[in-house]
Amino acid sequence: MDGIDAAAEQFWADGACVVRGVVDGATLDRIRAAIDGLSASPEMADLSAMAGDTSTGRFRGGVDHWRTHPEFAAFATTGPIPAATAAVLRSGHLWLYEDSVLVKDPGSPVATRWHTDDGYFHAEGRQMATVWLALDPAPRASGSLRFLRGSHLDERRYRPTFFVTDDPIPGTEGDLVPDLDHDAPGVFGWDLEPGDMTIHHARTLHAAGGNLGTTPRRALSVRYCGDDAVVRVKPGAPGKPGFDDVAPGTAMAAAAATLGLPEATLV
Ligand SMILES: O=C(O)CCC(=O)C(=O)O
Repeated sequence: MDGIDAAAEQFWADGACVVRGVVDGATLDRIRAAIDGLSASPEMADLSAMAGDTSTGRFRGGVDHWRTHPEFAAFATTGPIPAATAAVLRSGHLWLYEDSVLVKDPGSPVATRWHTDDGYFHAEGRQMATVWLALDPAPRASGSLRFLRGSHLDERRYRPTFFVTDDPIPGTEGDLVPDLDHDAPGVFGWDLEPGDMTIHHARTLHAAGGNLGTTPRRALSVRYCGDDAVVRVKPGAPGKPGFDDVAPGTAMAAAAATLGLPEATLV
C-alpha cells in the first residue's frame, strides 16, 4: 500500500494520519448502499435532536451494525480497511471493537464535539484506533474530522460525552473535554475524497464541524483493538455484551472469542 509507512510515522507522531484511495469504487458503492439501507432504521439515532437542533438537514448515527448486518462485518474485517489500519498500528492482529455509521445531511449545523474514543472503549492499550472512511467528498466545510496534534501522548483521560454536547455521561471517570477552536494551533485535518480514510488513535482528541456543503457527508467509522489491547470496563460508558464477565486486564487476543469480537483478516 503506497505511503503506508509515512502514514504510520504520522499516526504515532501526531495521533492521526490519512490514507488516500484505499477503497475501490465498487466497494464504496456497496458501503453506500448498506448505509442508505439503514436510513429509516431504528439503529440510527437522531443526533440533531440530542443537540436540540431543528434544522431540516439532520445528523444521524448508529453503532454496531456489524452485529446484525453481515455486510458491515465484512467491510470491517476483510479487505483494505483493516489491512491499512493494522499496518498503521504496527499490529500483527486486529480485532473489530465497534463500527458506526455517521450521516450529516447538507445544511446540518450540528458539530461533533471534541472527544477521545478511549473513554467509550471497554479496552486499554496503545494499539487502538478508529478509521473514518469518507463515502462522499468531505472537505472540512462538510465535516471531515479535526484532530489535536499529539493529544494521544497526553496521559489525561477524558469523560465520554453525548457526542453532540459537551455534557459528560453520568458515572464516567476523567477530565471534562475541552472546547477547542477548530483553527487553534495544533488542530489539523484533511479534506477527503470518497475512498480516503483518516485513522486516529483512541486517545486523540477529535471533533468535526457541521455540514455546510450541498451534498451528504456519509462516513463509516470502524474502531479496532490491536495486539497490546486488554479488556478494561470503563464505568458509566455505554455497555457492550459480555465485557462484565471478562477479568479486567485479559488480553483481547484471549478475550475476543468469548466477547464475540471478530479478528480481521489481514492481507
Ligand atoms: O463523524 C463524525 O462526525 C464523528 C466521528 C467520530 O468522532 C469517530 O468516529 O470517532
